[in-house]
Formats: sequence, C-alpha cells, structure tokens
Amino acid sequence: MRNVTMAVAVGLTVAFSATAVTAGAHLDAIKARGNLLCGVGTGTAGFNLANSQGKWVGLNVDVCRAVAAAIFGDAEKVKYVPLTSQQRFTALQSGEVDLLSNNTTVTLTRDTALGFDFTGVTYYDGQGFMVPKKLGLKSAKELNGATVCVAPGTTTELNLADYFRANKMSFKPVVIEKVDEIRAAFFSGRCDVYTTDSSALAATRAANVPAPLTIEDFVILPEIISKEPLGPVVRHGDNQFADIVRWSLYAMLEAEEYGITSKNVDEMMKSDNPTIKRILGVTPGMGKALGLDEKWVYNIIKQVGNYGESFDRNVGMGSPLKIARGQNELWTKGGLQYAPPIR
Ligand SMILES: N[C@@H](CCC(=O)N[C@@H](CS)C(=O)NCC(=O)O)C(=O)O
Repeated sequence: MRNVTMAVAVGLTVAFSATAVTAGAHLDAIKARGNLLCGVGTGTAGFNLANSQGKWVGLNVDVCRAVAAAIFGDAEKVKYVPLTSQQRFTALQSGEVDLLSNNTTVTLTRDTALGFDFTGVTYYDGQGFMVPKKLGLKSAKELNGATVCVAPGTTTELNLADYFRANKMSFKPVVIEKVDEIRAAFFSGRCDVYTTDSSALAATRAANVPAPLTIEDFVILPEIISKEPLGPVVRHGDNQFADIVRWSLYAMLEAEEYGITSKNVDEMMKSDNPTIKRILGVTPGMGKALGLDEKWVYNIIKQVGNYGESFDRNVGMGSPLKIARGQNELWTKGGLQYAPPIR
C-alpha cells in the first residue's frame, strides 16, 4: 500500500513538473547552478569510469563534457552522478540529474511513458553473451538450461527472456543490480553466462578479469540478439536544453566528417569552407539559434575532440578495449553515424 501511494505521489510530481516548466527552465537552472549534473554508469571501462585520480573518463563522459563546453565554454563544469541501471530513470525524472549519458538504449516506452526524450545515438550496440572458454561453447543456441547473470531494469533482461523463449530454451536468471557485483558473480562461476550490451562485455573482458584468470579465459559468443542504440536522455519539459544536448553530439560527428579535430581546430577557424565557417561560428548564427555562444562547437572540439577522436581514445584502437568502429563509423565510411547539417 505504501509503495502504491509512493508511486502515485512520484507520478504526480513528475506530471506536475512536466506541465509546470517552460522552454528553457531546465537550462536556466543549470546555468544558475553553474554545472551540469550528468548521470553516468557506476564504472565501465571506456564508457564511464573514474580513473585512479578520481577523474571521470569515457565516451559517455565526453558527451557530458561536450554539453558543458557548449553551455559554459568549459568542459570541466560537470558533476558526475554514478547510477545503476535500476536507479537511472528515477534520478532523471526527479531532477537529481539533468541528463543521462550512460549506455541507455532508446526505446518507445522510455521515450513516451517514462517522460523522456532521446537526443541521438552515442553508440550503436547490440546484446551479446560472454562465457568462460572452458565451457567449450560456440553459439548462444547451446545455452539451454544455463544460469545467466543480468542487470534489472534493462532491455537486456527483456531480450534475454524473448530470445530463450523464441529458441525454446530455458535459463535461470541471476539478477544483480550493481555491475561490479554482476562481474564478481560471473567471474566466480555463480553464472555460466553474462549478458549485456556487447560493448560492455568487451569492456568487462578487457578491464575486469581478475587474476589469475586472463582475457583468454573468456569468449564472447557470435550472436547479437537485439538492437541497442545507446544515447543521451533528457526529461520532458525543456526543448531548448534537449536541442543543446542533441546538437552537441551532432557537432562532434559533424566535426569528424569535416576533418576538424582538437589538434587543428585553431587552424580550421581560418578555413574558407562555408560549412566549416558555419560549424565553428566564424559565420555566426548557429550559436544564437541554440541560445549559446557562437564558439560552442569550437569549445567542444578544442576541449573534448570530435566523435572519432573520442571513440578512438576511449573504446577504439587507442584504448585497451580495441573495439572496431563498425556500425559506429561515419555514414561516409559505411557506418550508421550520421549528423544532420549544422545550418
Ligand atoms: N542498454 C541497456 C543496458 C544498460 C545497462 O545495464 N548497462 C550496464 C552495463 S554497462 C550499466 O551501465 N550499468 C550501470 C552501472 O551499474 O554502472 C539498457 O538501456 O537497458
């Protein structure tokens, strides 16, 4: 009963705040506070991880940094709020964070019933399975009767049930909220299989295998059982803020497409190319349209880098994860990453 009353109360609060706010209200609050509250994961190498100096790094973190660079001209003006998959949506609805940049999959119900807007795709992913090599498995079709480690409140949990049902197999779920506890359960053999987004499997295999086990002791099976387009999420109520988050990610992609990098951005300010002049605010107008300084893209690229730089440094060939660009390559190179024009 208490839970029901609480749920209704939370629902009413969300509904009330959604109608009470006007365009710019979230942005005004962020500016008044002086930093961005970015909801990230609790710790996945390459995506969102506090390093040994306590500094947050990763592809998701770079999106938070880009939005702060766009709004404040300073990518450091972010406070990171680590959230489990179970905690993340309540934290966004309640205003504990301004956005999520934490490997959340775009889905219809999250976009509608939960009261959110998705503002792009940071990483095109899909769900996979990791198993100990010693089990000798070659395919997910051989997993009948397996014990499977999975996080609650995720698309992972739902796809898992669908996949096993569709393939007339049974499984025993081991549902654990905290990602470090899931890893511990998997590596200690409490489950035969760990299933999540394949990027997170690659991160776990690269960064979390406890000695004396090694990376070679684990394999990721070939099947990808779902579409997991992962991207930043904001709550309903401030279209201007949503636009800023959307176009900050697009700016990173657009900069890569036009060859603008953190290293050459100062040179590029002198370019004669009309598109580059518009992207970098040398020809004014785009900043004004978003309610930002005309140097918004310059600040993002100078301080954070373009999408390709961030991908390479955090999850690609310049990182321990060594994930190929694959679907996350630009559309001009056969991938899915496509930013609409900044004009
Ligand atoms: N993309 C899926 C799964 C997301 C998910 O569970 N990700 C994990 C593994 S990377 C995570 O970030 N958990 C947050 C944490 O506890 O750090 C979803 O949106 O439901």
